[in-house]
Amino acid sequence: MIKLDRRNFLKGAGAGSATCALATMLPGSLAALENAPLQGVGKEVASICEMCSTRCPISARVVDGKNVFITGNKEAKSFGGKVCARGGAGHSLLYDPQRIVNPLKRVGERGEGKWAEISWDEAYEMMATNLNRIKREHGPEAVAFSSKKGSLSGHFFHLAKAFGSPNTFTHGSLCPGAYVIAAKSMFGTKLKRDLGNSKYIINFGHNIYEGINMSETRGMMKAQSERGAKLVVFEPRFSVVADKADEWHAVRPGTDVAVALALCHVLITDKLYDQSFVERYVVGFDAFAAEVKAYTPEWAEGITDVKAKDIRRIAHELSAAAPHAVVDFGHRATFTTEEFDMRRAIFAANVLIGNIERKGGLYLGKKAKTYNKFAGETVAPKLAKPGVEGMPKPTAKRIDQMDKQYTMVWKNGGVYQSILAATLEAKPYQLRGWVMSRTNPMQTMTDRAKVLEALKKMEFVAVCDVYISETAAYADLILPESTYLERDEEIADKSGKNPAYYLRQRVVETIGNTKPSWQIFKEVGDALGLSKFYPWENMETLQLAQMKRDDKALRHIREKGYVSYGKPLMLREPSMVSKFIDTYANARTADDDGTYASALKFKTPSGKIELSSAAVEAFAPGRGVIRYRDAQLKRADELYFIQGKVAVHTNGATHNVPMLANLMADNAVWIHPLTAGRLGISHGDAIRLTSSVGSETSYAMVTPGIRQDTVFAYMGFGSKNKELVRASGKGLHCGNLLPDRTAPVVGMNLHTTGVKVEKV
Ligand SMILES: Nc1nc2c(c(=O)[nH]1)N[C@H]1C(S)=C(S)[C@@H](COP(=O)(O)OP(=O)(O)OC[C@H]3O[C@@H](n4cnc5c(=O)[nH]c(N)nc54)[C@H](O)[C@@H]3O)O[C@H]1N2
Ligand SMILES: Nc1nc2c(c(=O)[nH]1)N[C@H]1C(S)=C(S)[C@@H](COP(=O)(O)OP(=O)(O)OC[C@H]3O[C@@H](n4cnc5c(=O)[nH]c(N)nc54)[C@H](O)[C@@H]3O)O[C@H]1N2
Ligand code: SF4
Ligand SMILES: [Mo]
Repeated sequence: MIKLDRRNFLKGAGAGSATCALATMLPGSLAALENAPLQGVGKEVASICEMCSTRCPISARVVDGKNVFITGNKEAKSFGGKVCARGGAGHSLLYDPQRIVNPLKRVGERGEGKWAEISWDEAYEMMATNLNRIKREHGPEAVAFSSKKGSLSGHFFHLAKAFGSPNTFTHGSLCPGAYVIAAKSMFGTKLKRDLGNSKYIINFGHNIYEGINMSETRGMMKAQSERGAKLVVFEPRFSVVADKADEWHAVRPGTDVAVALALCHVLITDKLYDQSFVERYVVGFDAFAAEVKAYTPEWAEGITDVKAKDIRRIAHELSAAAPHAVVDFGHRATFTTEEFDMRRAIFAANVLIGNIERKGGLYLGKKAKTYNKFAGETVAPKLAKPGVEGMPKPTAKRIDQMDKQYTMVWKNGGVYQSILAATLEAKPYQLRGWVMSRTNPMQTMTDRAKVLEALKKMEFVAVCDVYISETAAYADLILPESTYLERDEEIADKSGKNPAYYLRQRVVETIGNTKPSWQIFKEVGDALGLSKFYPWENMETLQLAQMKRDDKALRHIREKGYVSYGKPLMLREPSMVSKFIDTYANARTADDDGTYASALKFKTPSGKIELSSAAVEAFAPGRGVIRYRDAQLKRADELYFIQGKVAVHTNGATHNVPMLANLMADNAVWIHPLTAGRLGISHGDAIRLTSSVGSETSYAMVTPGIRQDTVFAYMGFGSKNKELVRASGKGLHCGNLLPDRTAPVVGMNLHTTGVKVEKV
């Protein structure tokens, strides 16, 4: 037996790749699959994974026209040439006979499960008739368009714009929105974290050994196993990250903001912060310092259950390791209504230790334009965009922009769940149509019952997916997209400390009558009479336009799949700057201290880091300065219900993928032994969770690895859609327990609520 101690885990984790016997994957029944051509497209095709939205660079092996193996693209060093378990299961999705391979039209009642296969022409006709009717009678703004951001959302939102609707939504408010908006309000832009070079990492529920992002996961593994980094974790449950940490503090759900503010309090009060950094780059320090004066570790202990002496010690350790230290700002930012201040308080701690543009800290992405400017030459080509003239300007305001506190939200995907109130209560005006692509709100938005009601009230619903997802089950029309292994897409920017591009390329011939969504939505545009907004022919013309017709450069990217240009650059890191200057003869001259510190500017109104912000105060009065507020997530007689990702599934997406469904089909509820004992619950018992909006049953996993006042479940299970045969009815449906609650300023859909637990 392999002993899974911390060292072994760190060496082995995220090193997965998977094969499968095709014979067992391809039942004879489905003609479309049997008839898939056998000629190969190549032996190893470099492409991009889409088993989750991390979109890692992959290399896919093709034998006799069939994809048999997927691993990481070796060109992409930070990903270690590896994929995770889900990435290795791509062909299990590709060859799943339960995939949809023809457009489907609803023939029974919504959700009844009666479908007719139709031609693409009929599907486009349905789109045109319904969407143009709603537009004629109620204006284009009555149709909402939503899609997971990335890959093909650009084409989808292009259709929305051409159609004239301002109401486009990404998964932003269900996932990263709060930290992106917090970063924009303080730094004017998103920031990245350099976990791999960090010597001290503070982690507030960033679950990256389960909620995997290959390069970040491997970065943290590297920091821990090669650099001996210390990892301090605040988590209500003993996650895999907590298990691999040096310290685990079981923080009370939704109160991380108090810990982060107390860390800032100690950094300032004990004069541990980087005063010269603050003087040079920060505005709003005094107002922040005055506010955090009250946020002592003792105050925080009373709110968070984290010992004051630990908070004090951790602040001292953090500053001793600075600047090669980081307070990780997390990923899914939906723990509390106070996400804006929680993520800002975390960023503030980073600012105080002056780790911006230092190894092991936070940094700004270096895309071609920026990098070339520093180098004084063209190191990386800049990607061009095909110009489209005369796009209509929407005349209506977005449904989530009537309330000015959400000023910063819409460019980051909007308040997705505002579709519910607009549809059900005409707030702020009535929506009547909903077109979706690569999104499954019935599973991933909160309050499933309400989402269902909204879907039923819509005059027209169209969904583009690879399965009849729980949401697609309630559509009028389903548009079957080809899986990522059958698609060509545009060159995508993957720049980090230096520029990098990568490309999704078709690995095998298309199965059935599926199409890539860029093509689907271009053809929908044609059917809607919007052809003039599509001046490109196909993906080939788009890729060439991106590369300004430089055929050679395009071929290079196609051959490698992933191309990185130049060397990593962090502006305040002397060793990196000196290597950079040695490489490029015309590089910008260094400052006296051997860095590019004088070039570090921020796209904020002041050009500096805004620790407190007048701009925020203007659209959200009382929010200019970071402040603690009680989130009130549950009643006293309830338990906190929290969720997280599991390593072998993605959100609400992969539970029907054969290989992954075989690995894990349902989700137990984690509950503390003392709590379980009090409720008469034993390990394995069937239990019921009841919240203000719903009730779900599953079974108990009794474990000391969770707070006594909290229960936990992996998300994405318990689909109530019988078309997802392997997932249907298995486990607990998280979205069915969560009320529809939106956090101020950042518009996040809140994922923590109170539940009552009982034995069934
Ligand atoms: N295997 C796998 N990998 C994935 C995904 C997947 O579905 N599966 N999804 C991808 C996506 S879309 C994302 S956004 C990322 C998500 O990445 P993360 O945000 O890192 O992961 P999650 O598991 O959603 O949630 C984080 C953790 O927060 C804890 N938690 C809950 N409430 C609180 C709280 O109040 N305070 C603290 N400190 N912790 C709390 C949960 O127990 C959980 O362990 O993962 C990505 N990678
Ligand atoms: N309760 C609770 N809710 C959550 C979370 C949580 O932890 N707890 N996590 C949140 C997070 S972090 C996120 S990011 C969201 C994610 O929620 P969503 O944005 O809804 O994303 P997914 O569930 O990843 O996938 C959505 C759909 O994409 C389909 N799909 C997969 N590949 C393709 C493709 O190539 N083309 C097309 N057209 N469709 C495809 C899948 O079949 C699936 O139906 O969920 C959020 N919701
Ligand atoms: S993290 Fe795994 S599933 Fe997600 S893109 Fe990377 S390899 Fe694919
Ligand atoms: Mo996410």
